[in-house]
Amino acid sequence: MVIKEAKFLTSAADKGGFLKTDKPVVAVCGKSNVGKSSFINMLANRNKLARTSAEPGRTRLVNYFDFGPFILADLPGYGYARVSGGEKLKWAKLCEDFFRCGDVAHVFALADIRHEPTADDKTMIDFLYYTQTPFTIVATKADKLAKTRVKEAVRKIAACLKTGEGNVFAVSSQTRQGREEILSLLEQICEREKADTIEQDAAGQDENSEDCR
Ligand SMILES: Nc1nc2c(ncn2[C@@H]2O[C@H](COP(=O)(O)OP(=O)(O)OP(=O)(O)O)[C@@H](O)[C@H]2O)c(=O)[nH]1
Ligand SMILES: [Mg+2]
Repeated sequence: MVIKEAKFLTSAADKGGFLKTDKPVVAVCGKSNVGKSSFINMLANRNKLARTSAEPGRTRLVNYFDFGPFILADLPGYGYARVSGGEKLKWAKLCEDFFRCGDVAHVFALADIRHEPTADDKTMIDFLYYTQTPFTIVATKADKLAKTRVKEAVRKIAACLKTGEGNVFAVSSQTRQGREEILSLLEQICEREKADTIEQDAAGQDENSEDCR
Protein backbone atom coordinates (compact mmCIF):
# COMPACT_ATOMS: atom_id res chain seq x y z
CA MET A 1 0.00 0.00 0.00
CA VAL A 2 1.27 3.46 -0.88
CA ILE A 3 0.22 6.39 1.27
CA LYS A 4 -0.30 9.33 -1.08
CA GLU A 5 -1.29 11.92 1.44
CA ALA A 6 -2.20 11.80 5.10
CA LYS A 7 -3.87 14.67 6.88
CA PHE A 8 -5.17 15.57 10.31
CA LEU A 9 -8.94 15.42 10.50
CA THR A 10 -10.24 16.16 13.98
CA SER A 11 -9.83 15.54 17.73
CA ALA A 12 -12.33 14.11 20.17
CA ALA A 13 -12.44 14.72 23.93
CA ASP A 14 -15.47 12.47 24.48
CA LYS A 15 -17.85 10.20 22.62
CA GLY A 16 -19.82 13.12 21.21
CA GLY A 17 -16.73 14.01 19.20
CA PHE A 18 -15.94 10.58 17.77
CA LEU A 19 -15.55 10.58 14.01
CA LYS A 20 -18.33 9.07 11.94
CA THR A 21 -16.87 7.56 8.82
CA ASP A 22 -17.41 4.77 6.32
CA LYS A 23 -13.67 4.14 6.16
CA PRO A 24 -12.05 1.52 8.40
CA VAL A 25 -10.74 3.04 11.64
CA VAL A 26 -7.41 1.68 12.87
CA ALA A 27 -6.47 2.72 16.41
CA VAL A 28 -2.97 3.24 17.76
CA CYS A 29 -2.68 2.72 21.51
CA GLY A 30 0.05 2.24 24.06
CA LYS A 31 1.56 3.75 27.15
CA SER A 32 2.57 7.34 27.28
CA ASN A 33 5.81 8.08 25.40
CA VAL A 34 5.98 4.67 23.69
CA GLY A 35 6.09 6.32 20.27
CA LYS A 36 2.48 6.37 19.02
CA SER A 37 2.64 9.77 17.35
CA SER A 38 6.09 9.04 15.87
CA PHE A 39 4.76 5.74 14.48
CA ILE A 40 1.89 7.57 12.78
CA ASN A 41 4.30 10.12 11.32
CA MET A 42 6.52 7.33 10.02
CA LEU A 43 3.58 5.66 8.26
CA ALA A 44 2.49 9.01 6.81
CA ASN A 45 6.02 9.92 5.74
CA ARG A 46 5.54 13.27 7.45
CA ASN A 47 7.53 14.56 10.39
CA LYS A 48 4.95 16.74 12.03
CA LEU A 49 1.58 15.24 11.23
CA ALA A 50 1.03 13.94 14.77
CA ARG A 51 2.60 15.98 17.53
CA THR A 52 5.44 14.15 19.25
CA SER A 53 7.08 15.06 22.51
CA ALA A 54 9.87 13.97 24.79
CA GLU A 55 7.57 14.92 27.62
CA PRO A 56 5.08 12.08 28.30
CA GLY A 57 1.32 12.45 28.36
CA ARG A 58 1.03 15.05 25.62
CA THR A 59 -1.81 13.51 23.66
CA ARG A 60 -4.97 13.78 25.79
CA LEU A 61 -7.51 13.50 22.99
CA VAL A 62 -8.33 10.99 20.31
CA ASN A 63 -6.71 12.47 17.20
CA TYR A 64 -7.95 11.26 13.82
CA PHE A 65 -5.84 11.21 10.65
CA ASP A 66 -7.11 10.49 7.17
CA PHE A 67 -4.72 8.19 5.31
CA GLY A 68 -6.90 7.82 2.20
CA PRO A 69 -8.18 4.23 2.31
CA PHE A 70 -8.39 4.21 6.13
CA ILE A 71 -8.44 6.44 9.21
CA LEU A 72 -5.81 6.24 11.94
CA ALA A 73 -6.86 7.21 15.46
CA ASP A 74 -4.08 8.22 17.87
CA LEU A 75 -5.32 7.38 21.38
CA PRO A 76 -4.08 9.14 24.50
CA GLY A 77 -1.27 7.23 26.20
CA TYR A 78 -1.84 5.41 29.46
CA GLY A 79 0.31 4.68 32.48
CA TYR A 80 1.85 8.08 33.00
CA ALA A 81 2.58 8.21 36.73
CA ARG A 82 2.18 11.95 37.19
CA VAL A 83 -1.38 12.01 35.88
CA SER A 84 -4.04 12.55 38.59
CA GLY A 85 -6.67 9.95 39.49
CA GLY A 86 -9.35 12.08 37.88
CA GLU A 87 -7.40 12.23 34.60
CA LYS A 88 -6.92 8.46 34.67
CA LEU A 89 -10.65 7.90 35.04
CA LYS A 90 -11.28 10.29 32.17
CA TRP A 91 -8.82 8.29 30.05
CA ALA A 92 -10.50 4.99 30.92
CA LYS A 93 -13.94 6.36 30.06
CA LEU A 94 -12.74 7.83 26.77
CA CYS A 95 -11.11 4.54 25.73
CA GLU A 96 -14.03 2.40 26.81
CA ASP A 97 -16.44 4.59 24.84
CA PHE A 98 -14.07 4.60 21.90
CA PHE A 99 -13.96 0.82 21.63
CA ARG A 100 -17.68 0.44 22.30
CA CYS A 101 -18.81 3.08 19.82
CA GLY A 102 -15.92 3.66 17.47
CA ASP A 103 -16.44 0.62 15.21
CA VAL A 104 -12.70 -0.10 15.30
CA ALA A 105 -11.42 -2.32 12.49
CA HIS A 106 -8.02 -3.04 14.03
CA VAL A 107 -5.69 -1.90 16.79
CA PHE A 108 -1.96 -1.37 16.74
CA ALA A 109 -0.98 -1.89 20.36
CA LEU A 110 2.46 -0.37 20.87
CA ALA A 111 5.01 -1.64 23.37
CA ASP A 112 8.61 -0.53 23.87
CA ILE A 113 10.88 -3.26 22.48
CA ARG A 114 13.45 -2.71 25.24
CA HIS A 115 11.18 -3.49 28.17
CA GLU A 116 8.88 -6.16 29.41
CA PRO A 117 5.27 -5.06 28.77
CA THR A 118 3.77 -3.23 31.76
CA ALA A 119 0.72 -4.26 33.79
CA ASP A 120 -1.22 -1.56 31.87
CA ASP A 121 -0.08 -3.07 28.54
CA LYS A 122 -1.39 -6.44 29.68
CA THR A 123 -4.71 -4.94 30.78
CA MET A 124 -5.02 -3.27 27.37
CA ILE A 125 -4.42 -6.56 25.53
CA ASP A 126 -6.85 -8.41 27.83
CA PHE A 127 -9.42 -5.74 27.02
CA LEU A 128 -8.85 -6.26 23.28
CA TYR A 129 -9.27 -10.02 23.65
CA TYR A 130 -12.40 -9.46 25.75
CA THR A 131 -13.97 -7.10 23.20
CA GLN A 132 -12.78 -9.34 20.33
CA THR A 133 -11.01 -6.45 18.66
CA PRO A 134 -8.36 -7.63 16.17
CA PHE A 135 -4.92 -6.32 17.10
CA THR A 136 -1.25 -6.36 16.21
CA ILE A 137 1.56 -5.66 18.66
CA VAL A 138 4.03 -3.07 17.41
CA ALA A 139 7.36 -3.19 19.26
CA THR A 140 8.70 0.36 19.03
CA LYS A 141 12.17 1.96 19.13
CA ALA A 142 13.88 -1.10 17.58
CA ASP A 143 16.83 1.15 16.68
CA LYS A 144 17.68 1.27 20.38
CA LEU A 145 18.46 -2.46 20.47
CA ALA A 146 21.33 -4.26 18.78
CA LYS A 147 20.01 -6.06 15.68
CA THR A 148 20.92 -9.43 17.16
CA ARG A 149 18.66 -8.81 20.17
CA VAL A 150 15.52 -7.79 18.29
CA LYS A 151 14.23 -11.33 17.68
CA GLU A 152 14.63 -12.34 21.28
CA ALA A 153 12.86 -9.17 22.47
CA VAL A 154 9.96 -9.82 20.08
CA ARG A 155 9.67 -13.38 21.41
CA LYS A 156 9.53 -12.14 25.01
CA ILE A 157 6.87 -9.52 24.28
CA ALA A 158 4.76 -12.09 22.40
CA ALA A 159 4.97 -14.55 25.31
CA CYS A 160 4.18 -11.89 27.89
CA LEU A 161 1.14 -10.61 25.98
CA LYS A 162 -0.05 -14.13 25.09
CA THR A 163 0.04 -13.72 21.34
CA GLY A 164 1.99 -15.39 18.52
CA GLU A 165 5.41 -14.08 17.52
CA GLY A 166 3.98 -13.47 14.04
CA ASN A 167 1.64 -10.91 15.59
CA VAL A 168 4.51 -8.75 16.88
CA PHE A 169 6.26 -6.36 14.48
CA ALA A 170 9.49 -4.58 15.38
CA VAL A 171 9.52 -1.00 14.10
CA SER A 172 11.61 2.12 14.37
CA SER A 173 10.35 5.51 13.41
CA GLN A 174 13.96 6.64 13.18
CA THR A 175 15.23 4.04 10.71
CA ARG A 176 11.72 3.28 9.32
CA GLN A 177 12.26 -0.40 10.02
CA GLY A 178 8.98 -2.31 9.77
CA ARG A 179 7.14 0.36 7.75
CA GLU A 180 6.53 -1.79 4.66
CA GLU A 181 5.26 -4.73 6.73
CA ILE A 182 2.82 -2.50 8.59
CA LEU A 183 1.60 -0.97 5.32
CA SER A 184 0.92 -4.39 3.81
CA LEU A 185 -0.93 -5.35 6.98
CA LEU A 186 -3.03 -2.19 6.58
CA GLU A 187 -3.82 -3.23 3.02
CA GLN A 188 -5.11 -6.59 4.26
CA ILE A 189 -7.17 -4.86 6.96
CA CYS A 190 -8.81 -2.59 4.37
CA GLU A 191 -9.59 -5.56 2.11
CA ARG A 192 -11.07 -7.55 4.99
CA GLU A 193 -13.22 -4.58 6.03
CA LYS A 194 -14.50 -4.14 2.48
CA ALA A 195 -15.51 -7.79 2.30
CA ASP A 196 -17.22 -7.57 5.72
CA THR A 197 -19.20 -4.48 4.69
CA ILE A 198 -20.44 -6.18 1.51
CA GLU A 199 -21.50 -9.19 3.58
CA GLN A 200 -23.32 -7.03 6.15
CA ASP A 201 -25.06 -4.97 3.47
CA ALA A 202 -26.27 -8.17 1.83
CA ALA A 203 -27.60 -9.40 5.18
CA GLY A 204 -29.20 -6.00 5.89
CA GLN A 205 -27.37 -5.72 9.20
CA ASP A 206 -26.78 -2.44 10.90
CA GLU A 207 -23.98 -2.47 13.43
CA ASN A 208 -23.58 -0.12 16.37
CA SER A 209 -27.10 0.12 17.59
CA GLU A 210 -25.91 0.83 21.17
CA ASP A 211 -26.29 4.30 22.62
CA CYS A 212 -23.24 6.06 21.27
CA ARG A 213 -24.49 9.58 20.93
N1 LIG B 1 15.09 6.25 19.12
C1 LIG B 1 13.78 6.32 18.90
N2 LIG B 1 13.04 7.24 19.56
C2 LIG B 1 11.70 7.27 19.32
C3 LIG B 1 11.07 6.36 18.40
N3 LIG B 1 9.74 6.64 18.40
C4 LIG B 1 9.56 7.66 19.26
N4 LIG B 1 10.72 8.04 19.83
C5 LIG B 1 10.91 9.14 20.82
O1 LIG B 1 10.12 8.86 21.97
C6 LIG B 1 9.52 10.06 22.48
C7 LIG B 1 8.01 9.92 22.52
O2 LIG B 1 7.50 9.78 21.21
P1 LIG B 1 5.98 10.12 20.85
O3 LIG B 1 5.78 9.66 19.44
O4 LIG B 1 5.65 11.54 21.17
O5 LIG B 1 5.22 9.14 21.88
P2 LIG B 1 3.66 9.03 22.19
O6 LIG B 1 3.39 7.60 22.47
O7 LIG B 1 2.86 9.64 21.08
O8 LIG B 1 3.54 9.89 23.53
P3 LIG B 1 2.21 10.51 24.21
O9 LIG B 1 1.39 11.14 23.13
O10 LIG B 1 2.77 11.49 25.17
O11 LIG B 1 1.51 9.38 24.89
C8 LIG B 1 10.00 11.19 21.57
O12 LIG B 1 11.12 11.78 22.18
C9 LIG B 1 10.38 10.46 20.28
O13 LIG B 1 11.37 11.14 19.55
C10 LIG B 1 11.91 5.42 17.72
O14 LIG B 1 11.47 4.58 16.92
N5 LIG B 1 13.25 5.45 18.01
MG1 LIG C 1 1.41 11.16 21.12
